[in-house]
Amino acid sequence: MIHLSSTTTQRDSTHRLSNQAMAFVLAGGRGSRLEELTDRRAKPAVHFGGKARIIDFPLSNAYNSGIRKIAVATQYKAHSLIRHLQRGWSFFRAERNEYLDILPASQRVSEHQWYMGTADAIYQNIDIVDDYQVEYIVVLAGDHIYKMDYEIMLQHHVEKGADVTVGCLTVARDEASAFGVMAVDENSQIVDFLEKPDVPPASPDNPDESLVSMGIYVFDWSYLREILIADAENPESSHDFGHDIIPLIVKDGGAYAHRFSDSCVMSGLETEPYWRDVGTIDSFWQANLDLTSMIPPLDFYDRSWPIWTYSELTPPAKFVHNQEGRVGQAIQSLIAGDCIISGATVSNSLLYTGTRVHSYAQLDQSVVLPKVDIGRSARLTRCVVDSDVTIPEGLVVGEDPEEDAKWFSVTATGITLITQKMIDRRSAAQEG
Ligand code: ADQ
Ligand code: ADP
Repeated sequence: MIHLSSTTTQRDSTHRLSNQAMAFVLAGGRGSRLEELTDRRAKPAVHFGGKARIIDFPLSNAYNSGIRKIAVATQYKAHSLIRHLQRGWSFFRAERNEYLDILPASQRVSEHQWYMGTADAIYQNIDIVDDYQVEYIVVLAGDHIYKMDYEIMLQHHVEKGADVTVGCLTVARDEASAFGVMAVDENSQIVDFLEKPDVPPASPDNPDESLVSMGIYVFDWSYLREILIADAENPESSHDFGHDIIPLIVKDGGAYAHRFSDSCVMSGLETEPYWRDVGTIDSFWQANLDLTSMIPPLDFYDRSWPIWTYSELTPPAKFVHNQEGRVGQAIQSLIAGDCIISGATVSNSLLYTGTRVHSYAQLDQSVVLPKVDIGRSARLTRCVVDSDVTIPEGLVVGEDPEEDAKWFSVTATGITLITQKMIDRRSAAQEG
């Protein structure tokens, strides 16, 4: 049974504020900590969870929350992202007052200007946002995995009469330097905000945790508009929400915090709010693998909050014996369409569309992006395999860290990233 926790009543309301809001998704950053996975595509376009791409999470949240006007600012290696949006998110209909606009940095304001920062990405599109004629703007990062009802955050924003409402949650204090860290009073007003501090202050409730910004914000559009115009004229500003805009509003006393736990969407299966910045190979691998657990911390099968995406028409996944009678099987794994596992064993892994795993191959705790060919007798453990890679017969990765590090990119915790370039380098060296 689908159980909607404490938010059911608000969710049943008629999306009152979402009707008057737009979502502005910032999808321009490179996400360089994802290494070679972002060589060819922007981080929001990186695949996630067997079918979707990372950006489908904020977009689906916006859509499921009742928001029907969405703009996506793109910049870095945007081709794959734009193609995905065109294929998967083209069902908005202008005649029903629904819009999904893709806004590449296009020097609309000045002839030689990319988006200089997250705030500048909106500033350069002020006229487009004006045309939407909305009361509120929900600013979203394009690169987080979570399910959240923004209608509840909008309600909170209006109730508090806030200038800005910042989504927040607690993380371990030793991880908080990667975030904007805040202090709030008993009325949820943000009284202090430090963007990526070296020594993050602890939250008052727990010395081992800090309260951090999720990088998502709700503003009244008329207010943000003025702030952006002033910011654009400030030569000292880096035109970034975390560095410039939010600290300024905090000083003026108009910033309020909204706890993710108040608006996260949970099915009966999930036991606590799930939010992940999948910004590194380790966190990307872990969040994908989370889905393979017997009781996953993120319920991908929650029909009340679908994650919309572009999905190719594919035949079903197939598991077969090979000619020598060896069984092809997958255990504790997610296998997308058009995969064929013949005479091979896949365990605790996630295979995206169109992968072939040949006889005697073994895959364990691995994440395999689309259209990979895994040769006979290959053994991969704790790997992330990029799309369109051909794994040669007999290749063994994940059993000898020193050997792996010669050819592949191995993280401190021992996750190996394999791309076709790395395979080619290895083959060339071995032939030469
Ligand atoms: P970061 O995640 O470091 O911190 P940033 O790199 O600015 O923030 O990226 C935020 C979003 O904006 C990403 O989705 C990125 O793709 C996009 N983006 C970055 N530069 C862009 C540009 N020039 N044009 C368009 N889009 C761009 C922020 C906040 C912190 C908060 C964390 C939470 O600054 O306070 O804690 O997010 O992850
Ligand atoms: P191996 O795994 O022994 O290297 P193959 O990859 O050629 O061998 O395929 C083994 C089995 O997988 C085939 O006998 C067949 O059942 C199935 N198979 C392979 N390719 C296809 C395909 N295109 N369509 C349907 N089944 C396929």
